[in-house]
Amino acid sequence: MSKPNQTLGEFIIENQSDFAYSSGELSRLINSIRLAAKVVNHEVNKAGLVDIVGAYGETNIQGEDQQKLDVYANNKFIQTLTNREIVCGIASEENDDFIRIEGHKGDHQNKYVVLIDPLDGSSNIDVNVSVGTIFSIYRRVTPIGTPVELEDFLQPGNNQVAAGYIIYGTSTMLVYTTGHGTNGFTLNPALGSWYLSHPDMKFPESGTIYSINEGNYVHFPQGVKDYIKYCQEEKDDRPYTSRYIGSMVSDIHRNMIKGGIFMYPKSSKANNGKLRLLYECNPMAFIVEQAGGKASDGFQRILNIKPTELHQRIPFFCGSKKMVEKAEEFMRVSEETK
Ligand code: P6P
Repeated sequence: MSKPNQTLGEFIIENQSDFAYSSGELSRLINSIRLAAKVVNHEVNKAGLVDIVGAYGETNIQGEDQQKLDVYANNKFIQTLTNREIVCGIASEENDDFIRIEGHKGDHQNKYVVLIDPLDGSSNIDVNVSVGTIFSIYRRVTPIGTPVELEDFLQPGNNQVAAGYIIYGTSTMLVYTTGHGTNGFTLNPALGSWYLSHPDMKFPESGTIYSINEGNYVHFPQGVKDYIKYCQEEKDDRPYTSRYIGSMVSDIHRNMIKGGIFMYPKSSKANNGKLRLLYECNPMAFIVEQAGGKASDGFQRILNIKPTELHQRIPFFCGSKKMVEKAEEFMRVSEETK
């Protein structure tokens, strides 16, 4: 249920019943993420300025030691999530191990875990290209009242209770799902409020954009090479348009609005691809599927995969349903004719 220009706060309250089993913690968790996102957005938007000043004395304009933005973003999200007594554990791309949060009474009563890529594509900041934050939320599986364990994080993507991304682009957007569709909110920086700008987002069933780093072409499996040639063939609605920003959140966000497929396959250089299953592919897959798109590793549905390691990588094909299905067909035929 959504109304034009509804604020994120109004939307969360109005859709509180969507959060099964939650007595408001999940709403407060989404609220804490939107607060941290505003703080990170402020820093991301002045990164260039900070960099200029930082080059003189390695301090930023406030005289603080200049921090790398992805470390800054990581600290902000962890601090915000920890202070709100909602989560029992956090796993981040920036931290080798997961973080246990005991709660103010040390009684481990909080029931959610969050997995996060605090600033995906941060190498693009120096060249003023959009970047993103990706988050994934699960209910813990180990008993409440005990310390969170690794198995609370190694859950299949199907178990996610919420997932979302923030894209710091020409405008800053928060796009998220709780399993009842995908909705996009745009930040009005003057007011510090998020407004429902993209209600009930729908991934176009087909499209004419393909996004992949073709510089790796010689290293791709034959099925990927065959699919790229298919995209470039002059036939029907092809050749498709190649668009690759090098920031996954931006590439997938564009394709979700215009139609398209994003691929980061395995290669002879990276046997499982580059992207991480837990805090990049699972949340993006949940968001995309809730908008009617598809996400696989080229053969199986991403959300069905049982993780084995916190930072495991997975090949990733994500986007318009018919385009992903066509790419999977090339992957399957190539495997069968090996
Ligand atoms: P490559 C950014 O570093 C990232 O993790 C994704 O956001 C992006 O899609 C990918 O890596 C780009 O990787 O190897 O094409 O530069």
